[in-house]
Amino acid sequence: MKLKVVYFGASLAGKSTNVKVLYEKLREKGIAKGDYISMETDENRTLFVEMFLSSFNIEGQNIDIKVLTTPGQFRLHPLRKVIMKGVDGLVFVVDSSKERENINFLVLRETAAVLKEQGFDLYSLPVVVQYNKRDLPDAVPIEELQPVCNPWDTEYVEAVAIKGKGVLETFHAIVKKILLEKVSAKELS
Ligand SMILES: Nc1nc2c(ncn2[C@@H]2O[C@H](COP(=O)(O)OP(=O)(O)O)[C@@H](O)[C@H]2O)c(=O)[nH]1
Ligand SMILES: [Mg+2]
Repeated sequence: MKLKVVYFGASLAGKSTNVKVLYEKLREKGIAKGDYISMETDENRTLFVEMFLSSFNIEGQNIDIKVLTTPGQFRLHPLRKVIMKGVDGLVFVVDSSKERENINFLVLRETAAVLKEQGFDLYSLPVVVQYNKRDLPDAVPIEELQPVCNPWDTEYVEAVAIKGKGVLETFHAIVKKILLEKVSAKELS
């Protein structure tokens, strides 16, 4: 089974940090396959692509997961179609800082529009919300972020991605959600 997971969120929310830390953690477990592929500008901003593959086995079933991030200005990015093509699930990385509070909602709306162009409904795909940067002294309380950033009312994870906190939990949650959805789709058909 091949799955594609895309991390989206405002620029500087911590998407690259998540995916880099995740790659290291999965490599330690021996389930990252190949290299971590990244193209960045001099300022460490994602230029086109960041991705890696993870491969493991659950109950005899081989699962290959491609993990990607969306680059800055995703709505205008020439590769946005390629990145979202065939996406199975998404992680919404939310910047908890007070100053970025309103950006999160704009990104949500933009991402929904990009997906719609490709025939996907963001609100019916498997999603996990990650509230990142919980270490910041001005982190907005979760109760305040939830109504805006979690329209799915889906599972959320509190994270400090730079410290590795919540990174694996987020990945587990999205993979589990995708797999459960696939199993129930099979049962219903
Ligand atoms: N305080 C804090 N900073 C973080 C956290 N996660 C990422 N950052 C910092 O936020 C900045 C942007 O992170 P990056 O992963 O490049 O964001 P991206 O634009 O979404 O890919 C970097 O300076 C990171 O070190 C976190 O949990 N807490
Ligand atoms: Mg980035």
